[in-house]
Amino acid sequence: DFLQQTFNELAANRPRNSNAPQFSYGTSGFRMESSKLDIPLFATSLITVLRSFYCSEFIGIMITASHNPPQDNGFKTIEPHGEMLPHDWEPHVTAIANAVYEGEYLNFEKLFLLIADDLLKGVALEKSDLKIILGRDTRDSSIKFSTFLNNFFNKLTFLNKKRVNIIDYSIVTTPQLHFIVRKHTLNAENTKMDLPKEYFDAFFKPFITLLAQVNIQSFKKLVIDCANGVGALQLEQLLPLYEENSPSLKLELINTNYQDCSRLNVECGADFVKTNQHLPSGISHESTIKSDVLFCSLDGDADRIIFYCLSKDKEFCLLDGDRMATLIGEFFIEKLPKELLSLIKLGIVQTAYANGNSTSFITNDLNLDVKCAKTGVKNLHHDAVENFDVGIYFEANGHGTVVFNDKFINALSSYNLKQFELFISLVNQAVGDAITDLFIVVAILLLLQLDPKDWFKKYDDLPNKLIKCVVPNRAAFETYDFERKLSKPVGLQEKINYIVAETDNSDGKNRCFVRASGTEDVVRIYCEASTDTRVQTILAKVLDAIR
Ligand code: 16G
Ligand code: ZN
Repeated sequence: DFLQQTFNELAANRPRNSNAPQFSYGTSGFRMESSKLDIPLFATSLITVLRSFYCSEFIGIMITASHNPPQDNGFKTIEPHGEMLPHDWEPHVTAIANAVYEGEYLNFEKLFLLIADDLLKGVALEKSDLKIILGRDTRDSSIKFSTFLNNFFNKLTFLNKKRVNIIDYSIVTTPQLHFIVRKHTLNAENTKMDLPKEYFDAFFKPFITLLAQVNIQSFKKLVIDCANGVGALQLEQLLPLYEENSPSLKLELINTNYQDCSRLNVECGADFVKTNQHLPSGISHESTIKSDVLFCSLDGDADRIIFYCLSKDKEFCLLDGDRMATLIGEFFIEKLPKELLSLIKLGIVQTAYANGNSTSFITNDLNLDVKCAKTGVKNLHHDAVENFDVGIYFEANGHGTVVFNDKFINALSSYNLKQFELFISLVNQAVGDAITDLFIVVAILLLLQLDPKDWFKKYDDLPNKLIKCVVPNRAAFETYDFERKLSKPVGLQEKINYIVAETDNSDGKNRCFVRASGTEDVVRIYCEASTDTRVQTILAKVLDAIR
């Protein structure tokens, strides 16, 4: 039948690799050293075919390993409306990838047909079209994977050629691909669009209009670290348009060498700055002596951003995802009429990594609801949509955005808040987006006339540290309570509780948790407390307990 035919053809391209590790499709798709990605690529292709039949719409595939080093890569699929693959399909992608690895052709065939048959129940396969949109980051290996995918899908003959439509957008940011897949679906558009134009008309034009309305005082220059990745390629197209109106806020791009993939995320980018808490390479001395400069760093696929500035005595001040969430929350409270605020649920979603003092600030100073979600944009996005009319979500590492529902948009429309409406059009609601988050944060700082140094002074972060530890089997670490506690290995949580309590904890601020990474073969240990010494003491003991 149709599925068998589909399988025969798809499986003709099956890669063979007998010593590959176990694969797992997590919240950020497959990600690992690029030489090990043949099978994950094949599994991604198979699931994309099934998903495209299932949705009978465009499905996107993004080739990127985000902030990982240049030699890594990865894949994730994008839903017709810009979301990520539904949770309940993830185990199927994982199962397919691992069945290829086990090498038994017949088992693999059986498994694939079983899964496909089950997932596609009720779908009129004979009428199905295959509609796929491709995008990739600037890595060298991304070109190879993208060529494979183009060949793989275009060679298929089980479908009438008229029913196969593969659109390749080449080098784009991850959020741009989410945006354009959604746009294809909403507009029922089957031919390639001018992505930069669509994207910049949607977000950049309102930003320029808004800037023209404000008196730029709080800072004079924004230095953007592009991590030597795709953000540079995209922002370089914007710069001439930006400068046309000779704005008094200057933009400077640094780390823009996206042609040399070996420099991607090296000594620069959002992850480097957040982890090391210091300036990336490439910042000029002149920028650092002026105090009216705001800095930011994108990651390798431009879906996350971190801000920072220097205090009067040149101390590094990190303005991370927690600070962006609180800034946006404060802006909504400040700019919206009390009456409107009383009608809607406005709240913030964080993860266990959010600094304890940011959570206290949200609850006690902003008086907003705060929810904790498991790590991964997908989880935060879901909780923001489920719990709030206006849901602000950010991971501390700078991944996040704002989502609004119709209730809020309708309520807002009965007030005549033109500038606020312009502001919310800057938001890419599909997914966290470094470029639109940049527009949002800059707009808020200017509209509130807030100096970045005063943004930093809103609350003090608790001293904290995140370390990793290699363990024989990270799957043995299972968590509950949104990753804040361990259920397995049995007994370890009790030991952590004991360590946290026995270290001076007079103010009750000690906090430590352990979780298995979803992107690296390690477990992560996070700790915060009122002093660095306490953090160090707790971490050393917990590390001992794990080993
Ligand atoms: C992925 C997630 C990111 C999360 C990180 C945690 C997406 C798009 N990306 O990069 O949100 O912070 O994983 O990594 O969801 P970890 O599991 O290795 O700590
Ligand atoms: Zn990223």
